[in-house]
Amino acid sequence: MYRKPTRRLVLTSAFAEFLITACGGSASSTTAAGSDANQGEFAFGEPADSSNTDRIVEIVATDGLVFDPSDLTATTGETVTFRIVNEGTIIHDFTLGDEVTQDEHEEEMAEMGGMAHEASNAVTVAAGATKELTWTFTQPGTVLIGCHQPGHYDAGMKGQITVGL
Ligand SMILES: [Cu+2]
Repeated sequence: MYRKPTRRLVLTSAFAEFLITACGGSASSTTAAGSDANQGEFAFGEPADSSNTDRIVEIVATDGLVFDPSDLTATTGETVTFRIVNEGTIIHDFTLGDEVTQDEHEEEMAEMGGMAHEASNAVTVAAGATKELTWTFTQPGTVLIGCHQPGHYDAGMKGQITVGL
């Protein structure tokens, strides 16, 4: 069912290296249905248990194709639970990742026609529903958030998390 997407020519070799790791992780968790099998495979952090969270951040997803708030901060070593509240009437998802991860997820979702694509760094939230994703940020930098339902990311359903020291 899963087909490895064609790698984009614009990727640098360093990014391509990361892509193999991250993408492999997403693929295995698609079949593992929410297991933690790929824990630790993301350079920017790792999934965590909600019982260990330091903070809960509520983010509203709307049919206006925005996340509110979309500009977030975290600190290195912090574990954050993102509580995604879908106030819309259509499905939205929430994916954590760097630019390469976001682009890959966008391609995978497009290929699958917007089918739910659960991975350790993403949740799919039905209309009117609320879901949580708990993540530990392990290094400073910028982590992007995005919704990859068809057309949403390109329309601006994205944001960023600035991870400080
Ligand atoms: Cu969306």
